[in-house]
Amino acid sequence: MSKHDDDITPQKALLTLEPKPPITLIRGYLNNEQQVALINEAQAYPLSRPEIQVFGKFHAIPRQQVWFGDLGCDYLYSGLFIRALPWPKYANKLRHKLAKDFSLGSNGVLVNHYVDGKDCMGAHSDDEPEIAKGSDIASITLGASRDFVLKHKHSPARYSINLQSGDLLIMHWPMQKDWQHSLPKRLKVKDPRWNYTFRQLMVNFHA
Ligand SMILES: O=C(O)CCC(=O)C(=O)O
Repeated sequence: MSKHDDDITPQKALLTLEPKPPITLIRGYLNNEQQVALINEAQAYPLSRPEIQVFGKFHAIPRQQVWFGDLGCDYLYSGLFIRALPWPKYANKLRHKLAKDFSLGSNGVLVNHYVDGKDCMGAHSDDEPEIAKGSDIASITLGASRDFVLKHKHSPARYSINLQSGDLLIMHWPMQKDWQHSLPKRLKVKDPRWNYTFRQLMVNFHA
């Protein structure tokens, strides 16, 4: 259950407190030096805005992304097949830090870059079949603060967390089964944000 309930706001319109999402929030998990090293490294990431088909029409996704992972950890995400690129130095250091601090194993990371508050991610669950059953997903925020919204699938419960640079959010199993999450547009936000979600995939699932 959440370690920082004070930081998680039930959305005012609904005022539903239960159930609570199975998450752990660690404010300021990365210090300034670690954040700067990652943001500098991210300037060289081969980011793209691939097009996906929605109701028969192709649209560029409203953010940039890249997937890094171990050999055999390719990912079919939002209908896109993404071959794993080799781990960059600081992203790899961060996965080892998460493994040491939380025994949180991961063999791939999706990096999302939101250029400003117009970029966003719609409501979804990270429940692709190649994600190892029962595994947790760790999410790191760098740059601009943004609201992260959680919506329970079988009740009106809805929460919002303002994620800030350096924060770590661990989404524990069975969050991806019972909840959807999203990063809504926030037009007042003018600065960029990076998000790293570390995932454990079944190796060679797409071989
Ligand atoms: O940017 C975020 O915090 C959300 C990222 C996300 O939902 C995802 O990668 O599945």
